[in-house]
Amino acid sequence: MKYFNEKAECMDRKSLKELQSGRLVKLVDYVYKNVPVYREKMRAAGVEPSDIRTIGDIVKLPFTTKQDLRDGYPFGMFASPRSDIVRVHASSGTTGKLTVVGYTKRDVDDWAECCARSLVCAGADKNSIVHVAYGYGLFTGGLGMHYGAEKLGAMAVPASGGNTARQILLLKDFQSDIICCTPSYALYIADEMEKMGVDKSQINLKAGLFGAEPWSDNMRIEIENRLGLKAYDIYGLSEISGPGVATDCVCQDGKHIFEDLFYPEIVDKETLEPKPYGEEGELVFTTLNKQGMPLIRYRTRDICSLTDEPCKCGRTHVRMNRVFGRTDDMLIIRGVNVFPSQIESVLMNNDRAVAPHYHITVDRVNMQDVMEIKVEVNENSFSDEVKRMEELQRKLEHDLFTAIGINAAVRLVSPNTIPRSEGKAKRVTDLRKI
Ligand code: DLL
Repeated sequence: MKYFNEKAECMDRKSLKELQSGRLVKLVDYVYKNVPVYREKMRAAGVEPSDIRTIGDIVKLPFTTKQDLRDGYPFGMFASPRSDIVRVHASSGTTGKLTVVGYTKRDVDDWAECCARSLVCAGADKNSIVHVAYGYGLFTGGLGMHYGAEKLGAMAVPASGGNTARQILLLKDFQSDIICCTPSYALYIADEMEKMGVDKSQINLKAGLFGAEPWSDNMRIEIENRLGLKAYDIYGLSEISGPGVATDCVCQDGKHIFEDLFYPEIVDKETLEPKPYGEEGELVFTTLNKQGMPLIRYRTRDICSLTDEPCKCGRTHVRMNRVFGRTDDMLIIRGVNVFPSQIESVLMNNDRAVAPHYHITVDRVNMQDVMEIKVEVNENSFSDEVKRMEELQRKLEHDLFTAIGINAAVRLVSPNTIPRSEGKAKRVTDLRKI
């Protein structure tokens, strides 16, 4: 099976534009009538629904932000009557108040289709056994991939997060061929397998759909080697639906955004001016077919670029490259902008001397920003010889300076000492009081 929905995924770009235009016109009219915030924002911007005739007119519309969702907490942004909402999810974010998202029956179906498409992108079919180790609950990872697996007709194993020894037992006994979890949890599972003496030949994983947090190509190689599978990047956010907004295809060269449902734009993160394909900026989405809580030009805070270069897999939807961070995760260290994933990339580039388990602490000492990176040495390069360890530490510090221009103190720690995560990894502690 090559595609879940060939008609939608391989539509020629002209027909796709027509579909997007038609959907946008309907959407704008719908939210203008049903969501006071949109009506007010459009009036303030001097735009009427009748001004929107094609997808190109989208730039006339005002942006939506997480703050709008918080202001409307809990159900203020819903466009459907409460009685048509069949599900809610929520994400916590860093500032406390939850962002709530509501779905109608059709929204849940569309979302399940996106996850089914994503699973097929990674080679799954109806015979697959899909081990879902994303958390089930308000977080969208678990239920999203679960519904996707069922929609595909595959067998879903709702393992959820946690109890790693049992997860490994299930993987061994059920011989699941597909796994869905965060990339950091995939490595945790690999560590635990090693401790339990379970070799990758005893499990049957062929592919994994890893996402919900930034990760690097070097981490992909590590996961692929250790679990003996192909590691695919899956992207999404609860506000837009959940996992399955975009996914790597077998080419593993950028994630196809399911553009019949989600219209992507890249804008300059300061001026908010639209940027052409190929340029980096903040990713913005408009949900083209949602009923429960449609979003217009929603600013994701994720930084990436898009490409419309044709892809060998045959899908015509544009691709986004790796999200290497969010504008709000970006650390500014003595004026230099750094994303944790850039640091990860440098660390992992060192002949696999260190493990992809690290923690960054930033502090301010004598009015100066200081950064310390604790990183685990791999079992096979761990040595009692102080000199060898010091050399490795200096090399990492040097590489970080050369690649990113920051002076960071690297502290090597023994294998298995940095706390592991079953969901999204917490990579940074910022102690600065600014
Ligand atoms: O993380 C949805 C999801 C679940 C995606 C499972 C993929 C797999 P939220 O909790 O709302 O939703 O967090 C969304 O996570 O804006 C990105 O900053 C980050 N993120 C998600 N996927 C990726 C990825 C889910 N593949 C936020 N690479 C997004 C980098 C990602 N960052």
